[in-house]
Amino acid sequence: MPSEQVFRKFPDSFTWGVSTASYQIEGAVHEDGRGPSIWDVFSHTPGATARGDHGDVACDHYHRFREDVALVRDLGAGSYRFSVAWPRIQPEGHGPANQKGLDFYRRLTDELLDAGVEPWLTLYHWDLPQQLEERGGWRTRDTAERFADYAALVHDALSDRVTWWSTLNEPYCTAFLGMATGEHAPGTREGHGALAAAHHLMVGHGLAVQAMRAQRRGAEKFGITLNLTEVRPASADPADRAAAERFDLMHNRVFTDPILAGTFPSREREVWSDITDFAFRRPDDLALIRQPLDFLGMNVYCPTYAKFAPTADPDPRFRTAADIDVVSAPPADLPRTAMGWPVDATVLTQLLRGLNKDYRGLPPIYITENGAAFRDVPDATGHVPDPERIAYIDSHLGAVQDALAEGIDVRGYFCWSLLDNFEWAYGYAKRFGLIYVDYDDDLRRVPKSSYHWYRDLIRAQGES
Ligand code: IFM
Repeated sequence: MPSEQVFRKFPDSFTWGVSTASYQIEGAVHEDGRGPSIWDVFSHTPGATARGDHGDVACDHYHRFREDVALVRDLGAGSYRFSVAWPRIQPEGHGPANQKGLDFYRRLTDELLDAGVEPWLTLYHWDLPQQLEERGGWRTRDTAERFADYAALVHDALSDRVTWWSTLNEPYCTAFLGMATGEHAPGTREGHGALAAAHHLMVGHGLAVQAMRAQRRGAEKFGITLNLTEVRPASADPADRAAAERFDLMHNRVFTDPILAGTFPSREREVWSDITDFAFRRPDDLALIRQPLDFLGMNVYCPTYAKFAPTADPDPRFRTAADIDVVSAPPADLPRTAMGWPVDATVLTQLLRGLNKDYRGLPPIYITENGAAFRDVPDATGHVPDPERIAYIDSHLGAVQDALAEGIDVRGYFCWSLLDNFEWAYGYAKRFGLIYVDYDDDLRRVPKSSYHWYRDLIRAQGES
């Protein structure tokens, strides 16, 4: 007889969830009046994504959302984090709401509520209406203002049924992967433009929170989700230590300092003053950006090992905001996921400790994404065993427990992701799901062993 499995125990009020995002799962890109987004255009650009993969059909969640919600219900997850596709609501990024777009999210949230699952809504998970990009995108303040209008429309339509509202998912990726390294849509390599985008994303966040609070119905909670990484110097060499500080600035502090402390990071001028004069900032912006938050969402996957390497073009005209003379050099003996990301769960405890130390009055924290891609393959019986994912999640939950034991206010954990899906520039080759999607067989959903394990873990919380 196999011995009974023992699961980690969390506080009774702890939130258990799973996460997804619109462009990664929905498909139906031409349906019900949806306009094109920057990811439609980018993913159809030759060479932009692995094998030319795109989100035209994705997991067809737009048509199969009832089946997917049933899978969330059977998992026992109390909460489901998803994002609204801005171009479904405003196909051109401005103007009145497209009712059919809102209706889809009404149907989805009704289905969740009927299943006893709390919807956690993110307003922006990277699918900017293409027309706004053509008018300057996040490089302009106008997009931040349009974002607040869009937030108000969605909030007005759905706040009778949605309590949890997150403005942005991972603004670091939008600004730096989208407009500096060019790995993500819109796929440009800029200096000043990427830094202006980072700033206007935060202005958009502030304006959106203000707009939604002004029409608050009552119980809503407003927050933002940042992807943070603990940056470790690759060696004790002072050059690597300085590289780690620059990477920490770019990846974390550009966002955490204004949003959580109402300051701009001290080292930014030293790192970027040759490519921008920061003229996109206005005197009152910091106060606007630092809105009181009801929660902070943190997406955490791995630590970064920063090593100095002279990568920046000495001519500032050719330097992007991500050219800061740093490369990633994880120790060779650390295990890696299929993304090549090093696995070390202590990253989660260290990040939580660091935030708690550096920022006073932190809002309650939710881990809104954590998970891993592995090379999942169905076995001869049709099951998909994924012991590495179970070990990954379990060890990261252990790191959350360590933080809780130190008194850090972590209130929930959302696994990324419910389903295998469109992993951006990597296309469908990287699988993060608790549920396997068979792309060769009508997008059939097959719960992996990690789905059953996570379900049992959630179930065990309720048992004494
Ligand atoms: O798939 C992404 C998600 O869209 C944002 N956070 C990281 C995930 C894995 O790369």
